[in-house]
Amino acid sequence: MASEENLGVVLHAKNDVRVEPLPMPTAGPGEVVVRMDSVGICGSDVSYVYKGQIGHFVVRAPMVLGHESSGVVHALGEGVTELSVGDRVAIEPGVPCRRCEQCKRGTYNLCPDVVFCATPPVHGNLCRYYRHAADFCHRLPDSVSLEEGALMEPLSVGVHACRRAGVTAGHRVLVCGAGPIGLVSLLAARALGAVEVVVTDVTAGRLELAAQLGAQHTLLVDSRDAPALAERVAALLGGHQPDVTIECSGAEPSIQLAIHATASGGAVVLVGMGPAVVSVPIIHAASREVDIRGIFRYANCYPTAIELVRRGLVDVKPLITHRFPLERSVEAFETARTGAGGAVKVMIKCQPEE
Ligand code: 572
Ligand code: ZN
Repeated sequence: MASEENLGVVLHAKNDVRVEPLPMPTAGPGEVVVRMDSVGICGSDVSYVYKGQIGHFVVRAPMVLGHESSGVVHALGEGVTELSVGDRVAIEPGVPCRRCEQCKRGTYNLCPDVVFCATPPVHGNLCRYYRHAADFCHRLPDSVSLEEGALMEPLSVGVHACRRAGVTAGHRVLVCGAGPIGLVSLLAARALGAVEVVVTDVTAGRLELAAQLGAQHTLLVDSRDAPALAERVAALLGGHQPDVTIECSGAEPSIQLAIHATASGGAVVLVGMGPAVVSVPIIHAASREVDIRGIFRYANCYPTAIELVRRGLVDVKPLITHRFPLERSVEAFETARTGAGGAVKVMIKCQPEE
C-alpha cells in the first residue's frame, strides 16, 4: 500500500542524515506531485553527506537528498494536460528558467537559473511524495520499469557525454573509469554505434562488470606512465588509437592518459570531477587537434535514454547492486560510500513494501 504520509531523507549537516517526516507537497500550476518509487544514490549525494559540500556548493541548511528518481503521478496542478494521475515517470532533476539565451538555444543545462534536485539549497526527491515541474517528468513506456526509470538520470549523463564526444557508428572509444558514470558511458557508446570500447580502472572488480556490460577490452591501470598506457590501449584495439575518449575518473593521470591515447583529430570529454587544477600535456593535444571538451549534466537526453532502454539497445539493470527501503537510507549511504559488497548503484525504494 502506498503511504499517505510524507517521509524523506534529510541531510542536516555533514554526517548527519535523518529519515524524518516532511510536509505533504501540493502541485502548483504546471506541476505534479509524484509518489516516489525508486531513487538511486549518486556520488554527489555521498559527497554532500560525508564532506558537506562539492566545490562551492555547501550544505548550509537541511536538504532532502536524491536526484536519480522515478515515481507515479499522484496529483496534477493547474494546467497540466500532458500527464495523468497514475502515469509512471522518470523525473529529470534540473529545471531551467526556459527563458534565457541558453534555454532558448536548447542548452538548458547551462541555464544560470537552473534549479537541480539535491544541489544546495534545492531539495532533492529522496522521499515519498515530491512536487516537480510536469514538463520535466518523462512518461515511461510500459516495458520500462520504475527502477530503470530512476537510472535514466545517470544514463542521460552517458548519452550527453557521447554526444559531446561525437561518438558515432564504427567508432573505437576509450572510457576511463568503470564507476557508475563510466559504465553508463560505455552503455551509451555501444548503443550509439561504437564498435569497440576499452574501459580502464584501477580496480579489477569494476572491470569485470564493464566487460559484462559490453566492453570488448579492459585495462587495469597499474602505472602513471600515460604514454606507455596509451600504447597498451592502442594494442588492445589492434594498433588503432581510440577515436574519442570519455574520461570519467577525474584523476590527473587518467586525464593525461586520455589525451595521449586519443587519435589525432579526435576528442576527449571530461566527465569526471577531480582536483580543480590538473597538469595535462596540452601541447600534445593541441598539436594533434585533439579537442578537450567538458560536460555539465545533460540536456535533451531523457527521451533518448528512455528510447534506448525501450528498444533493448541498453540494459541498465545490472548496474543495480543493492536495494534498501527508505527507512534504511543511512545504511544505504554507508554502502554507497564504502562500496561494500561491490556496490555500484545503490537504489532506495521509497514506498513501504506491499
Ligand atoms: O547526475 C548529475 C550529476 N552531476 C554532477 C555530479 C553528480 N551528478 N556534476 C558534478 C558536480 N557539478 S558542480 O557544478 N555542482 C556541485 C553543482 O560542481 C554538477 C555536475
Ligand atoms: Zn548525479
